[in-house]
Amino acid sequence: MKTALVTGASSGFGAAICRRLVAEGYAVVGTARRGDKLEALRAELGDNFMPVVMDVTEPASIDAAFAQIQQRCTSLDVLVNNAGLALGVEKAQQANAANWERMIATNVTGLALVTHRALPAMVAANRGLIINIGSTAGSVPYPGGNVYGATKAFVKQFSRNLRADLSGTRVRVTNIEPGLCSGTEFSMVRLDGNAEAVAELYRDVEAIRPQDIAETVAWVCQLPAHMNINSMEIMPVAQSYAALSVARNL
Ligand code: NDP
Ligand code: 8X3
Repeated sequence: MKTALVTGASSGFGAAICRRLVAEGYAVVGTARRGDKLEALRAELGDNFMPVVMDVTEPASIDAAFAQIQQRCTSLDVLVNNAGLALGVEKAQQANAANWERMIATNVTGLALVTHRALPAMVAANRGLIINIGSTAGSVPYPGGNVYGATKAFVKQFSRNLRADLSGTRVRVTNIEPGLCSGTEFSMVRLDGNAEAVAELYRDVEAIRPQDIAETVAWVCQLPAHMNINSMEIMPVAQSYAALSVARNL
């Protein structure tokens, strides 16, 4: 049976990816900080879902989680580095520095350390697939994107640098870069629980859904072993690019 580790499994994309991979016949380890949410997913998905509490910002928590995972899984076929968050939409000059630190600790350091733990076994087995969840924010700058977008630019370049280091092995790396998505806790977290602002963000827009990202992950997982999708940028049809802004009379 193939095995997958999905971080950020307690809601949103991560939970949808766990559901989808279990349906595909994987044994899935789902991690997050909220153990109660993971237990609820286990009640839904059964024994092929293993909940493990892990805070990606705490190296000791990563170590403890991997010790638990290694008891159950001798090797990992797939790692989905999905845990992440945005905090705030203020311009850089007004932003909260603690929010910046937390985004970097989670989206950059956490993702890198989880990858660091998983990689040696994949290389030793000469197989494996790492799917990182980046964002269009890693490529497309926008006001208020500052550190969040920069963390996702890290994910983009880290994914490509992993490909360079893994050259000569059969370990694959894919960066999935979604745009506007609804049906997750992402915007409630980012906008600090402001339900009105969240409703306004998604007003009259058919956004990408968690199931769409799970579908994409499942597709990448079933590709022939000689194919590597380096990156995929996925937006709702309703979302597109806009012109660069120009400030006049400076
Ligand atoms: P959710 O807020 O629904 O899910 C985020 C997940 O990350 C939760 O399971 C949360 O679990 C987990 N998480 C957050 N901090 C930590 C931590 N310190 N340690 C472990 N787990 C943590 O958001 P999404 O599903 O939307 O987001 C998933 C990923 O997709 C993120 O990386 C996000 O940046 C990215 N993304 C989201 C988009 C969107 O519009 N929704 C678009 C593009 C990318 P818990 O709180 O239980 O720890
Ligand atoms: C989430 C997409 O545009 O809100 O990563 O930054 S966006």
